Amino acid sequence: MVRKLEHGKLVAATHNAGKVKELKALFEPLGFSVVSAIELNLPEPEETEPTFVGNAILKARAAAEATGEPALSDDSGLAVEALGGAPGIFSARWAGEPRDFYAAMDKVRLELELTGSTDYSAKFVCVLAICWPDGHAEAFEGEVKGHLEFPPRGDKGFGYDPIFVAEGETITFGEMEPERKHAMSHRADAFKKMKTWLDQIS
Ligand code: ITT
Repeated sequence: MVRKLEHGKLVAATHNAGKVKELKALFEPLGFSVVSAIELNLPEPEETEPTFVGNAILKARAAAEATGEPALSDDSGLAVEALGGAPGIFSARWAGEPRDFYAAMDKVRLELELTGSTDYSAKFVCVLAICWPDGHAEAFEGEVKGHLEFPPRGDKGFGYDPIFVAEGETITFGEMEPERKHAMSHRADAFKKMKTWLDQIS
């Protein structure tokens, strides 16, 4: 069944401030007022699914049930070729508790060195999901390919941005102006697919 999404309040089912900023930049120009799970003080569900799609739907569903409003979630991560796709769905968890992404980036560097591989290819993956309070969900997957460079450079982004260089670029996402990252990122790719779907149903 196709659901309408009235322009208005959209709950962003994320506790990651970096994502909230990027989701607001993508969705607010469409006329949505994005209110995050942080602002609403919603509990953070445990990510128990084995896939990005599964965890994205789980997070959106938890927020939709808690608020009675359609909720948007983002499950994303860094997949490193020579590490068999790790850290993947465990990208946030590699940063420990409390989150330390400099430690997580160092862990990626160490793991890569242990493989002995000179292939530093990687991609960012993002699944954006929307779930209605009755449990119906739609999910859209995006990616951006590139490679990793060490040591980390730049403080403009969040998470693993300081080590990721997108295909055709020479600077890391951490050094890139946000508008430029928003034009090429995994999140932007998933957003474009969701936007095509939103245009079809509205
Ligand atoms: P929520 O579940 O509350 O949304 P989270 O940080 O736990 O927040 P994920 O489980 O989806 O989110 O973990 C994805 C991790 O991948 C995230 O913490 C970042 O470190 C990393 N990541 C995702 N998108 C990124 C981006 O655009 N730039 C840099 N790192 C990114």
